[in-house]
Amino acid sequence: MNITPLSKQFIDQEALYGALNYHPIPVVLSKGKGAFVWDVDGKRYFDFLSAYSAVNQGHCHPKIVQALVDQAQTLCLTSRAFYNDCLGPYEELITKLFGYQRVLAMNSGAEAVETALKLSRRWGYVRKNIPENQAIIVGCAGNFHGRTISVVSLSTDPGSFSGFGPLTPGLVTIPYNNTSALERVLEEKGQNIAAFLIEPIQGEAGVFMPDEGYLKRCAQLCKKHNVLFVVDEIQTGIARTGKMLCCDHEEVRPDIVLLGKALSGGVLPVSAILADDDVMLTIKPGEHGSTFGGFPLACRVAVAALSVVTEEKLADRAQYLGEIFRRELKKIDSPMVELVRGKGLLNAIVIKPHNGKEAWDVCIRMAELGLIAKPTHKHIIRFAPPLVITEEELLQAVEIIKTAIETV
Ligand code: IF1
Repeated sequence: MNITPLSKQFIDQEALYGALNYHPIPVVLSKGKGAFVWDVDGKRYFDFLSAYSAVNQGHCHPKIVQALVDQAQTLCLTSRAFYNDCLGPYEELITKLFGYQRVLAMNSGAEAVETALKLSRRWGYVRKNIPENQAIIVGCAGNFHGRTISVVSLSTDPGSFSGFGPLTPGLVTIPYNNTSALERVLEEKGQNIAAFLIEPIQGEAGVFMPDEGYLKRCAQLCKKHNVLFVVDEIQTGIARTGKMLCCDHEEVRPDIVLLGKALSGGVLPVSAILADDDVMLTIKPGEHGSTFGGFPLACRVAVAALSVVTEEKLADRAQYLGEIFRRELKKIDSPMVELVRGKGLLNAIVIKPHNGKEAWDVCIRMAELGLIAKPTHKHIIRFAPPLVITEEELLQAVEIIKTAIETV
C-alpha cells in the first residue's frame, strides 16, 4: 500500500511518541461526513468500521454536532455535586425510549460494564442475601467487554488479561451459545450467582451469533435462579442490528442493559446503565459515580444522537440494508469467502487464506480501493458501515469488497 509522505509523517509521530498498544491499518484520517471519511491527502473511503459501531448516525451528523456546539458554548461540566438542566431531560428520554425505570450515566463502555458488575454484586448482597464477598458473576468465553482490570478478569483471551494480574476474583466463564452450560453453573452455584453477563452477538469474537432462542432461554434460566440477566449492547445496541436493541429480536427484556458507543453518535464517550428500581436503588448516594458521568455536554449530545436514530428510522434502515448487503456478499464467487454472517448492519466475512493472502491483505487492498475495515481474529473481517449509508452507496461498497477479494 502506498503511504504518502504526509501520512507517513503522522504515522511516524505516533510510532515515536505514543504508547504502542495498537496496530492500525496505515490510513491517516482527517475528515468525516456520513458514511465517508477522508485521509490527509484528500482520498475518500467508505467507513465500514464506524469506530466499532460508535458512528451509527454517520460522521459529523449536523444535528448532533449542533447540539454539541450549542451546549459547549453554554455549559460543559458541572460535576454531580450540583444539578444541571440537561441530565434530567436526558434521563427521562432514554428510560422511556428503552422502557426502564432508571439510568445511571457513565462515559466509556468499560465503565458501564464495571458499573454493572458493582451493581450486580450489590444487588446480590442486599436483595438475594449472598454471603459477604461470595458473589459470583458469570460471563461467556470469547467475550469482549472492555479493558479495565475487572473486565479483563472475565476475558478468556490471554492477549487481554495475561500479564495484568492479580485478576479480580468472583468471575467465571462458561461457553457461549450453550444453554446447558448455563443451566449447569446455575444448578451448581446459583445461590451465590448475582448476574450473568452476555453480548447478544459477540463482536470481537468475530460477529459470532448465538442460535435463535438462546437469549430467551438464558433470560428464563436467570429468572428461575434469581440471577440478574445483564446484556452488553454497547456494540449491538442503538439500531445497529436492525432493532433498537439486539435483544428486541427475541423480545427479551434484560434486568440490566448497557449502552455506549453510538449513544453519542461517536461524538463523545457516553455510556449508560439501564435498570429498574429494585436493582438500581441498591446503590446509594456517594457509593458510585464519575466526574464526567452525565455531564451537560454528553446529555445534550445523547439526546440529539437518540433523536436522530428515531427520526431517521435507523433501525429499519439497518434491517433493510443488512439483508441486501448479505445477499450481495454471498454472490461473491471466491475461494477466499468461506462464510458471510451478521444481523442488520453488523456483518462479517470469514476469510479462507489463499495463495498466502489473508484477511489483513484483503483489508489493505480494500483501503487502496477506498473502503476501510479491520480484521478481527486474523481470518474475519467485520463490516459495520454507518446506518445512514444509502442503498446505492452500499452497492458501490460491495463492488469494492468484491474487487478487493478478487485482486488481492
Ligand atoms: C478497543 C473490539 C469492538 C465492546 C463491548 C464494551 C466495550 C466494547 C461489546 C468497551 C468495546 C471496542 C474497544 C476497542 C475495540 C472495540 C472492539 F474489537 F475490541 F472488540 F468493538 F469489537 N462492550 N469495543 O465491543 O467499550 O470502553 O471501549 O468504550 O480498541 O479496545 P469502551
